[in-house]
Amino acid sequence: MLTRTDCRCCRGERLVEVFSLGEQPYANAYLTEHQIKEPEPKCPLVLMECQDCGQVQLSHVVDPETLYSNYAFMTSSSQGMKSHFSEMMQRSVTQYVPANGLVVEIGSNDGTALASLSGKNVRCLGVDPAENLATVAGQRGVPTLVAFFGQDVANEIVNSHHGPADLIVACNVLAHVDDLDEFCQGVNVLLSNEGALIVEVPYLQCLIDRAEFDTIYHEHLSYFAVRPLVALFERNGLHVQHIERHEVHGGTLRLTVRRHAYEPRNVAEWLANESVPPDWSAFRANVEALRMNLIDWLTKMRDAGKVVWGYGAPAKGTVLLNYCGITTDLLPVVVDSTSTKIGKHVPGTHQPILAPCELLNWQPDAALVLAWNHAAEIRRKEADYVARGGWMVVPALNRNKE
Ligand code: DWN
Repeated sequence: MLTRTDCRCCRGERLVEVFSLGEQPYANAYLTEHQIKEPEPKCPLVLMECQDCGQVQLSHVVDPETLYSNYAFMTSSSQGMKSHFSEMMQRSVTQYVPANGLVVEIGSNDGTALASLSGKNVRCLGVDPAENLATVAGQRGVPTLVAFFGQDVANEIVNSHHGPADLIVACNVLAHVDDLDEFCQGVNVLLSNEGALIVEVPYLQCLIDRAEFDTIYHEHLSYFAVRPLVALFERNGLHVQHIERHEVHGGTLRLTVRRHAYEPRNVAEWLANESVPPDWSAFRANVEALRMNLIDWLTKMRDAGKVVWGYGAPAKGTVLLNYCGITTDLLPVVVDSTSTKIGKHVPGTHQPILAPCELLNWQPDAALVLAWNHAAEIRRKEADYVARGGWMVVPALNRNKE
């Protein structure tokens, strides 16, 4: 277990602890029947804030091989995310990729985003360390380099794919990277002169405003605001040209990054509107209120003889259940549509994970939507459960800005 004592974005050394979830299991380390009887690895989950650039990052770094070589999360598990990435890919390819140009996705997961380009006159390549997901991507016709991205991988791609990439996409991956400079230098090797890097990351402002503490887990080493991201890219000779905000995953920034400081740029407005430093005491109070309200509601439901299941076994669900101490006596079961999760157990609290069809078979009184960022899609899918009187509850009311 490594600890990080300097800021990933500006390399400053003035890091201050601002929030701690204590020792937590790895959020995506779903357990077999046998493994729940064994001791589980845990690691401190502590947020540090850089007093120089505002970067927020974890104090501890879990070995990425442990977290990513066999990965449970699949992008294709959500129709909403498939549509989101398809729109992003179509728009970006039209804007930056010439005929037969090269599109490289870093953190390509199961190939969902690149598969949306099938039929387009472009060459695609995924880069992802998860061997199991590269196989799924291959079945979708998406070639994937099983590796962690950096300068060596960038050089290998340039040499083997006849030149640089016109478009590099990195969605929900930058927050997972320990050495951000190595990542940026890899982009400098791979990106064509007029090309673009499109980055999507969860937005720190949304985490703070909506008390989204369950999005804090060991995979997410960084919790980005605009200011530290701009500092990072500028330090590596890259320039943020445009910033958009999207509501997926609880609030996300989409940045367009170029080799040159093209105009127009809307960065100045974003920097002016970013409230710094975040109000951590209000955040801590909001998290505690959410935790107490949730435990109180689940306890009342159980004492009234009502049954509540979890809906979705997302990484954030593992954090919420463990940090709030919600074990099987309050929430006996979780359902999830992901084949790699069904039949396993939630890390730490050990709820069995069943297929969503079991919701209708057992008709629990309520479903706590642990995958609250997909609540609308889930409610549409489970209309029959609701029609029969089932109650779908999101952990905190102000989280779904759809
Ligand atoms: O950064 C990350 C984000 C992008 O994805 C990764 N480090 C890990 C992962 O986080 P997550 O697990 O919290 O992601 P989701 O997309 O919130 O997970 C949703 C879960 O809910 C999946 O396991 C699939 C499941 N699900 C379902 O059972 N039925 C989802 C939908 C939409 C459904 O209808």
